[in-house]
Amino acid sequence: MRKLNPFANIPTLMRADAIIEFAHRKSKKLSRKSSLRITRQQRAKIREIARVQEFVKQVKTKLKIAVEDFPSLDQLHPFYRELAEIIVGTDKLKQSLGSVYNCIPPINAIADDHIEALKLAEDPRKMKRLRSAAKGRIASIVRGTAENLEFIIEAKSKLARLPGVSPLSPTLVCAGFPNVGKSTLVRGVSTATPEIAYYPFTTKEVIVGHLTMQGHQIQIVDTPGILDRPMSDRNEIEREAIAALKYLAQVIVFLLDPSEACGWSIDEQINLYNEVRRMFPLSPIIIAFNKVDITPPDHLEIAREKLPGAIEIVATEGEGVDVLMKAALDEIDVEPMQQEIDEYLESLREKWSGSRD
Ligand SMILES: Nc1nc2c(ncn2[C@@H]2O[C@H](COP(=O)(O)OP(=O)(O)OP(=O)(O)O)[C@@H](O)[C@H]2O)c(=O)[nH]1
Ligand SMILES: [Mg+2]
Repeated sequence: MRKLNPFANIPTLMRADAIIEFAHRKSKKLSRKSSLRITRQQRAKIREIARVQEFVKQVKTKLKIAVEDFPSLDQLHPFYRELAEIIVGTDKLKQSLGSVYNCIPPINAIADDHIEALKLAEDPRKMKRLRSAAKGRIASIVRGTAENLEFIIEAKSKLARLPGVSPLSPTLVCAGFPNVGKSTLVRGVSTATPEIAYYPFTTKEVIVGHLTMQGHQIQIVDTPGILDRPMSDRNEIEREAIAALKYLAQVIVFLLDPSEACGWSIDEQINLYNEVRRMFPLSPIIIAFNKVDITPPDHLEIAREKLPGAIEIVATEGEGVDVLMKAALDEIDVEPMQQEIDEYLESLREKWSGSRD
């Protein structure tokens, strides 16, 4: 089955030395049945030509797999394109793919020249030399592009680990400062099981959870925490979170921690909220204050004054989470799913009412 992450569908790729070794083995193994009526010399010629052809075929197949089975960067969903840019750099990737592909014409030329010469050769020793020379020259072209192959393999292994997202499913993206409880919330309301910890920067990648309504999947995305700082200062992990907001979110759930147990002040968190609002003026944003169980009343009052209308929740206990999810789901056009939404919200309430009793 094809995976949603396009990089996860790339087959296993071979490094330069492995390609040469593989092609060499295949060409050596080759035994051609030939008529007994032909001379020893003719038989040698047929064999050496076939070996060169087999070597070339195997090398070209492996090089083409590296290039042609790599998803076309220009046609990717922009979320994956942006992540490829952040994680490996698309210019360098395109350049490496192009360089590998550009090896094919000179390989063809070497093969053609040597096969022509083999056809004219009379002496079996000369034929062997020609075959060996052809393979040697082709192998050095492959070795010459070893770094590019290495880069492509490395890129594939990093990008294949990205989550699978369906571009067509409605998507909520949960964002905020580190340690405010994003993963706790996403874990509580979806199939995702992100790690939760008392220290910041626990989530280091975008994680996708689901909930299903009438057979329709709704994606709920947990993101790494982002700090209140200019885009140019952001690290790779923060930029991945921003890419999820930019390319996946129909609705943004922005979580703040007015208790400041997360380690950052409410003012810093509100600055980030304003920045996100400014970056994505068209996305509906649902604001929630989490950890109200440990927020001193005066802190909560100040937060309410600074950011009126936030939904108050305790993600660990599920308190207020149904209200938050209703507000978020209402922003998605899921009219035909209304009954399912109600059932889902009820199931959330039941899930936590048991644990609170
Ligand atoms: N008291 C209290 N603690 C909470 C609540 N929600 C989350 N926590 C705790 O806050 C800490 C951080 O929670 P996470 O869910 O890992 O926070 P995060 O925003 O995903 O953090 P990063 O992945 O580092 O950005 C954990 O120790 C949680 O148990 C809450 O409502 N009340
Ligand atoms: Mg987290």
